[in-house]
Formats: sequence, structure tokens, C-alpha cells
Amino acid sequence: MSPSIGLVTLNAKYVHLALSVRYLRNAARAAGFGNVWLREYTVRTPLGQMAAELVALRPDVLGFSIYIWNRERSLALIERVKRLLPAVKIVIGGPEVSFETEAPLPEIDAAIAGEGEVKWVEFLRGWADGWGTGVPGQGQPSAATRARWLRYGTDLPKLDTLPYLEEDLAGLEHRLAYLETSRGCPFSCSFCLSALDEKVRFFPEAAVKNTVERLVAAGARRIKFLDRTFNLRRSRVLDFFRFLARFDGVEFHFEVVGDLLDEPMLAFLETVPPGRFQFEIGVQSADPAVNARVQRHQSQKQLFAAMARLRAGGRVHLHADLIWGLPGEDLAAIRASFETVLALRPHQLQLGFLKFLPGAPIRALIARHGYAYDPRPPYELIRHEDLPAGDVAYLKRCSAAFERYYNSGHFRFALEALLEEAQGWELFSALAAAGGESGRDAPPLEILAQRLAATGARLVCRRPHARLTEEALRDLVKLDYFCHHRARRVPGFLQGATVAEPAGLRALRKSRPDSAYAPFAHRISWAGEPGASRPTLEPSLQPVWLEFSYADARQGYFFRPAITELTVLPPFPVSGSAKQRIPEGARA
Ligand code: B12
Ligand code: SF4
Repeated sequence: MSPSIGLVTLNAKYVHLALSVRYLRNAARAAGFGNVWLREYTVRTPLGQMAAELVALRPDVLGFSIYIWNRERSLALIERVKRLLPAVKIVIGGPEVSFETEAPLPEIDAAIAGEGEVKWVEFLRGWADGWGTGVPGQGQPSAATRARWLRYGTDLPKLDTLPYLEEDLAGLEHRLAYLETSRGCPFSCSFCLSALDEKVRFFPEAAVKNTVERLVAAGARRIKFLDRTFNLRRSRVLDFFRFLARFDGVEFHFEVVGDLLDEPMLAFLETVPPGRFQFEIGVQSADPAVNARVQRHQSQKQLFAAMARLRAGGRVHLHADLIWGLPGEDLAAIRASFETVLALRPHQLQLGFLKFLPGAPIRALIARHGYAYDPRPPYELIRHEDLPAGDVAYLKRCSAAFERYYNSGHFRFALEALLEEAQGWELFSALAAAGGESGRDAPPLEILAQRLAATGARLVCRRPHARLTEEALRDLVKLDYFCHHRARRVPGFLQGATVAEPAGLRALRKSRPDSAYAPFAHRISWAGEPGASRPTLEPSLQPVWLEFSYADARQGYFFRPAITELTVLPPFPVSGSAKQRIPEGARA
């Protein structure tokens, strides 16, 4: 009977999937092992449930794919399984265990560093042959073999097969379908494990394109390329972009190096359908001297010009990254860097904290810059010589507030107006102080909206020379509330002065269950499509009622309802025309 070989991993959330276990399964099957299966859980799946399921499959060998997000749970699972099945052989691999000098648990039979396809098959063959004894499961690999398995960057596989088999194609519509077109990175940013790669290798283009077609046909709607730098080979990137731009209803995510986006690429990106491409661009610090300390060399001028152009084009979703805690960057410098990048208005700006990943070259800077960091995952900095622990704690609160108000995308119109009057730092640190932003779970949207209206009013609108009035801010928050998620009703604190509901509105509500209605104190006009461009507000003596129709609203950042002003035109009931009619005198 063919041995039962399992590959297991715990994803960060259900929406993610793991490519490692798929490649390793395929490599084992190609080497002639027939009964190879995989199990993906999340870090929240109960230990007992996972262990019971694995044990029921009577594995002879189990390979665990271990990452920063699942280390503790994976090791606990290994202990539990080994207690239930003492004879099972356990192999671990993945970036989180690629730099261990010894196995983290006595229950582990082999640890493999770096890309695992070749070494994993070597383990399975050795196990099947009993390491020369001829009895499966007997014997041991030699010390030299074990030492080689622990050397990162050795025995690299040929990149000739892609991970997905037919059995992987079910259920992709609700998950991020990951894909690689290359492995490795030519750059050497010292906080990143990819700095250890010696060269970049590519998968065959035709196979990648064919996989994209299969994934889309199977229902995948979000495909994320895991290439460290997708736009490395300019000649091939534009061809890929053109190919991918054709898939209607699909979002493609990429990590790109901003200063390598050249004119033909930028020009093409101004023609793609909005939301089709999402770019993640690492800035890390706006100060080149800080980046140089972590071996990150980029042209800030070209980078910022490319980001500004992408943002102005309004078609590519732009996600930028900053890392806080880089060597030599104190609070004032962090603030300056934040303002520079925020001024480019990326759709999202991830504010991460420096991590000292096992194996990452940055660990060599610990003593020189007086770093203290948490020795457990995620190995985050606690302080350094220019950034005391109190500043780090304050930055944590600011980044949590920024995540909830800015990155959530829920308050774009109100924030844009506030950012014209106040500095970003001032605003988000005031929001952090208002909300005690430290808990993991975000408060409900209504509470956030309420805090934004109150904090914004205190900070900006009540200043003697403020152009933004408190009433206009309340309308913008209300507009955000209805534009950026499916809303049903106006929360109490956004109602302002009591407005009587027009007589016909009840009937209208009943006949249009996919719509919401709200009164505004301003007449709202749009430079472009309603909801897409920026709104301009004109105070109105009469309440202005808007209908937000979610029936055909798209998903994602570019989500927006159709917005129509209700005009005072008798008689009710409503016609199907663009302007909705409600009875004369219905307005308060
Ligand atoms: C997708 C991803 C995520 C997803 C999660 C995906 C999931 N499955 O749940 C999200 C976005 C949530 C995420 C978050 C983070 N991530 Co991340 N992420 C990745 C990314 C881009 C892809 C991983 C992947 O699938 N790669 C493709 C596969 C084929 O490669 P691989 O995983 O390395 O697998 C190979 C080998 O490792 C080995 N192998 C793997 N498993 C096994 C098992 C056995 C038995 C064997 C023999 C071999 C083996 O063989 C495989 C094939 O060659 C990598 C970077 C990258 N491009 O790899 C970073 C990476 C894994 N992430 C990293 C980091 C630091 C983070 C964050 C801390 C970043 C942050 N900003 O906070 C967070 C942590 C989140 C948390 N909750 O704690 C680091 C890893 C550090 C570590 N020690 O694990 C990486 C490597 C980025 C980097 N270059 O530094 N991440
Ligand atoms: S941060 Fe990005 S560019 Fe720098 S080494 Fe890592 S993958 Fe490469």
C-alpha cells in the first residue's frame, strides 16, 4: 500500500491559501508517491479538530509549512499529533523555520530550509528506503544530509510546474488565488528575507498565462502575484499587464518597485479598467538616508512621481508601505516621512513596525542602533536609540487609528476635506487620542463616524479661519457613511436638526429595498461621476434628500452606489427617470 503523506499548514485567515503545500504535493506525486494529500486550516481552527482530522488520515509522514503567523499553533499541533501517533515522521519547512540551528521540538524528525521541493522529495525517498536499510521508516539521514537541508538557498528546484491541479480549483471565488511568475529578488533590503536570494528565476510565461485562465474559469475573482518584484523585467511586464487587463470582473494584485515603473507602463496603466490592478509599493521611509541604512536603494524622485501619476490616473488601486522603527528615524523624522507619503494620497498606506525576522540581515544592526525587540513572533521592535518605547506605543495607537479611518476606506470624503485644513499627523493622532485606539477589534462604523465628526469639528471646524464648517463635515461623514458601505438608515448623531421625512418616502423605501435615503444640509455636486470624484457642497436652505442605490454597486475600493437627488415634483408615485419625484411640500 502506498504510504500516506500529508502536507499541513495554518493560514492567517480563510481568504488566504498556501502555495507551498501545493508545490510540495506535486513534487512528491511526480516522484511516484501516490497517496499525497494536503490540509489547510487557519490559525483559529481548534487544535483538537485539526489533530483528530489528521490522525484519521493515518499519515506515515507529515510535512508542516511554518510561517511567522502560525509558528506557535503549528508547533502545538505537532506535539498533539505526535502524542496520538508516535510513529509518524514530522518534517518542517517554511521561512519561519529556515534559520533554526536546531529543531524547535524533539518531536520533529527533519527541518528543511528555503525552497523545499527537492529536499522534501529527497526526505521521502530516503524514508521509503529506510535510509539504506530497505525498511520504510527505519534508519536516519546522515549528518551531512541534514546539514545541507538546513542551508538556505541550496537545491533550488527547476521552476517548470505551476501549483494548481484540478482538485485545487473548487471554492476559489471566496479566496485570494495566489500565483508566482518568478522567485527571488535582486535587492537586499536588510529587514526582508528575500534579501538572501542570490538570483531571480522565472516560471514559463505560457504556463503562467494558462494558469490565470484556468483560475478565472474556475471562479477566482482576486488573483495575487507573490513575485517579490513583479515589474523587474520590463520587456515581459507590459505584455503580462496587457494580457491580464482583459479579464473582466477580476482583480489582480502585484508587488511592484515604484521607481521601475517606466513611461510605457504608466501610460498603459492609465487605460486599464478602474480596480482591475492593485499595486503594493514599498516606500519604507521618505528619507533616502534612512533607507540606505537598511540597504534599500531607490530613486525617491522617480518613485514619488510614479505614485502621483498612478493616483492621478485613478485606475490602479495604490497601496503604499512605510516601516516605522528603521534605524536613525526618530519620531519627528517618522512624522515627516508619513506626511510626504500621505500627500500622495495612496488608497491605502500600511504603517508597519520593523521586525527582526530570524535570518534577516537587519539583525546585524541590533547592537549598533540600540534595538530591543520581542524575541517571539512577530519579532517586532520595542525601541531603539532614537525611538523610546513610549514613542513606539504612541505610534501603535496612531497606526491603529489610521487603519480604521483611512485604510478602511470608509471616510474618504470627510478625511480629504479635513486633510486640507490640518496636517495628517495632527488629525490621526487626535483620532487615536479620541478613541483610545489600542484594542484589536475595530469599534462599529457608527461609533467611528461619530468620533470622526466630533474630533474633526474640534480640531478644524471650530478654528477661527476654518473653511470647513461643522455642518459640512457632518454631511461629508454622512455621505461617506452611505457611499462606502451598504447603509440602511441615518445614524442618530448624523441627523443634525430634525428633518421631517417626505410623505412619499415610506412608499419609495418599500418599493426599492436596495436603496437608502438621507437628508443633507447641502446641495452636493460632483466634478465627475457621483461618488467617484470629490463632492462640492453648497449650503441649502431646504434639506436635500439623496437616494443611494446599491442594486448595481460594485465591490472593492471602487465600490459606490448610484446617487440621485430627489426633486420636489408632483405627483407621487415615482417615475423611472434619473431624478426621483416626491410630492410637493414633502420637504421639511
Ligand atoms: C502571502 C503572504 C502573507 C499572507 C498570509 C498567507 C497565508 N497563507 O496565510 C499575509 C498577507 C496575511 C501575510 C502577512 C504577513 N507576512 Co507574509 N508573506 C506572504 C508571501 C507574500 C507569500 C507566501 C507564499 O505563499 N510564498 C510562495 C511559496 C511557494 O513560498 P514559501 O512559502 O516560501 O514556500 C517554500 C519554502 O518556504 C518551502 N516550504 C514551505 N513550507 C514547507 C513545508 C515543508 C515540509 C518543506 C519541506 C518545505 C516548505 O518550500 C516552499 C516551496 O519552495 C511571503 C513572501 C513570498 N513571496 O514568499 C510573505 C512572508 C511569508 N511574510 C512575511 C511576513 C514578515 C509577514 C508579516 C509579519 C508582515 C507584516 N506586515 O506584518 C505578516 C504576518 C501576519 C500575522 N498575522 O502575523 C515574511 C516571512 C517571515 C516568516 N518568518 O515567516 C515573508 C517571507 C516576506 C518576506 N520576504 O520577508 N503574509
Ligand atoms: S523588501 Fe522587496 S525589494 Fe526589498 S529585498 Fe524584500 S522583496 Fe526585495
